[in-house]
Amino acid sequence: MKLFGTYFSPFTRRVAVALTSRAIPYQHDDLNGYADPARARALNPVGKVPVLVLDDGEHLIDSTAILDYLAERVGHEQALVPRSGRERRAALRLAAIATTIYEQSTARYFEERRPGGCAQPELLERYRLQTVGGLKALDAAAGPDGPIGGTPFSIATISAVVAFDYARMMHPDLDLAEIAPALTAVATALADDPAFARTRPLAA
Ligand SMILES: N[C@@H](CCC(=O)N[C@@H](CS)C(=O)NCC(=O)O)C(=O)O
Repeated sequence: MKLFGTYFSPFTRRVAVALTSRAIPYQHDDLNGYADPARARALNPVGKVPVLVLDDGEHLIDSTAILDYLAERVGHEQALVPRSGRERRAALRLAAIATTIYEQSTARYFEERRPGGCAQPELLERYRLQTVGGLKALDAAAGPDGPIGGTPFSIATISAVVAFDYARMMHPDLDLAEIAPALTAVATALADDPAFARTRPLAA
């Protein structure tokens, strides 16, 4: 199978971490949907990465749908997504918080760089509050007995650590150790794990 998407995309990176952590081999194409929109649209009607192309040619789009496919493929023993009940709901909730951090961090990044310096301060502040609120929620689940941090890495741990690295890369003004100390500890402990280390974009 082949994964299309730069690891600068946190959506792509969380798929790559899931693949690597489950030792599923894949080829990688570093496609950036912003830099090469025509190629992204040729793979995905809405022009976004990640896209996972299976060996039979099927194109899977959207990181949540791709992770759903991988969870089914690896089976319950490897527990990418808890099977049912409160545990499953909690993992999916945390993953949704993490992906919202990806979205709002990206929105803040682009708003900060509006041409002519016409960023809207109220939008910047809203995106900052959404990002910080999300990081604090992930932090609350990253304590010793929380769902973020255990092995095998769940969708919650993968998505949360990728959110941490992405926020650190995109917003160096945020003091993550202060905002999210438990999440900082988990991300630091996992920094050298091959699944995270091999998929880290150069600047993270
Ligand atoms: N819901 C999608 C979001 C993917 C996404 O936003 N990808 C961004 C990169 S981080 C992208 O390719 N953007 C290109 C564009 O919007 O033109 C997912 O979970 O995969």
